[in-house]
Amino acid sequence: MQLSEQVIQENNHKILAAHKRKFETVAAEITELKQILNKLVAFQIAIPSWALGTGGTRFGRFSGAGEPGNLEEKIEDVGLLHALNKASGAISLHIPWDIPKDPTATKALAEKHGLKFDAVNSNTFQDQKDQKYSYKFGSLQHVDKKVRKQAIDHNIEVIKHGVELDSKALTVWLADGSCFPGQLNFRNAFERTLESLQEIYAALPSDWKVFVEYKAFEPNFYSMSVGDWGQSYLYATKLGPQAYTLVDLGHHLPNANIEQIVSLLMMENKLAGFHFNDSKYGDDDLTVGSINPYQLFLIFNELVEGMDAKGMNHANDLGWMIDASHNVKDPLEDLLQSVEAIMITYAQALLVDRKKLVEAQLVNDTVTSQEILQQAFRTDVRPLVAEARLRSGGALQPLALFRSEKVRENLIKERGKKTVATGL
Ligand code: RM4
Ligand code: MN
Ligand code: MN
Repeated sequence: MQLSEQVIQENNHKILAAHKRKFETVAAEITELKQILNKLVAFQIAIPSWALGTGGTRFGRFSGAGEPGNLEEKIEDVGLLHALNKASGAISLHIPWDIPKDPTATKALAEKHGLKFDAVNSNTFQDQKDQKYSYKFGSLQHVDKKVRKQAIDHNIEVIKHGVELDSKALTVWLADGSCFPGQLNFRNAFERTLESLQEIYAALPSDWKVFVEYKAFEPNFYSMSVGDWGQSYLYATKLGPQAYTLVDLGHHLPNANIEQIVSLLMMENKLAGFHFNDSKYGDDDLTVGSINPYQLFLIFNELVEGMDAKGMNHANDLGWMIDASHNVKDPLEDLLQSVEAIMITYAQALLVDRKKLVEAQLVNDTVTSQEILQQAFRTDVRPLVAEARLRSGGALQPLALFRSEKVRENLIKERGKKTVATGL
């Protein structure tokens, strides 16, 4: 199914007067209104191909209906999101969950929906059917060279798929590590991982980047071969200028100061970008902004400050992606909520009075510093985000329109009630 521009415009028209009233109230307070709206229009968040179906936990999975059964339908779903919010203009593929069989046709379909291909993701955390060696005891760090070779070859294969789609980055997330003390020699495991990553790095096209994603624990519960940002930074530094550290918000130990990590990685020009989600306990993969929106704001505050200090392009210089799992919500509704939360938080961070903040910092005025941040965080910027969407041809209220146009019901009619398995 596709949502026509006409349907979107007609619906916008019905609620336009109310929107304008709210927008004008907020807009009146903002000096750099035009620049902020342009930045919001340009900002795009990639949707992972594995987030379009219902996810689950190791205890069970309760899938919905009308979910996409192949890559084409997944692209169509991201196209629907993008038509509604004009901020989901990219898709990120996980190989081998989504191998493009006919890359030219896949690219043409994505273009039709106004979508680009974001980073491609390799998968050496599961054994695939007909795979020669098992990853039970690791992949790029495995003690057996043959297993490492197989994992390296897979990553190189993923780069090739990405090249065919004009993707520009490879994300490597490793489940490698150990479950028990004594199982691995940490130093040797690091050195083997580095050697394997070096071979993958050598296969990168010159305009590509490799993102090294870290995670504190799970599936290994004693050590992870890329367990935190320090280890990822070590790999990225040793690999070279095309390698960066990727931050997934759910991959830290509780209460980690993620905003400080982000700030320092940017200082070193080693921040790749983000996997956005939210969590209360661990890698919960919940809707962005659903648990701790203030933390997300503090992260965006550092991002905006750091990108401006480095003269970076907010929309293009870092990778922005959602990495969430939808166990009890309609995946598309959940993704609309996540994108909205990201846009709101980005807009709030753009509102921070940086000049005043620096002045307050330099005289140790902690009270004013806090006031400045919270003034921005407590501003209702939803009308600004809606205005940016309106100017890009999107819907003023994407979620409401998704429901009133009965998008899921239509997808069920088209695709049937049959539920499909996601990669996870
Ligand atoms: C991992 C990690 C990776 C993602 C897989 C599915 O926890 O977040 O980015 O590719 O899950
Ligand atoms: Mn991730
Ligand atoms: Mn994760």
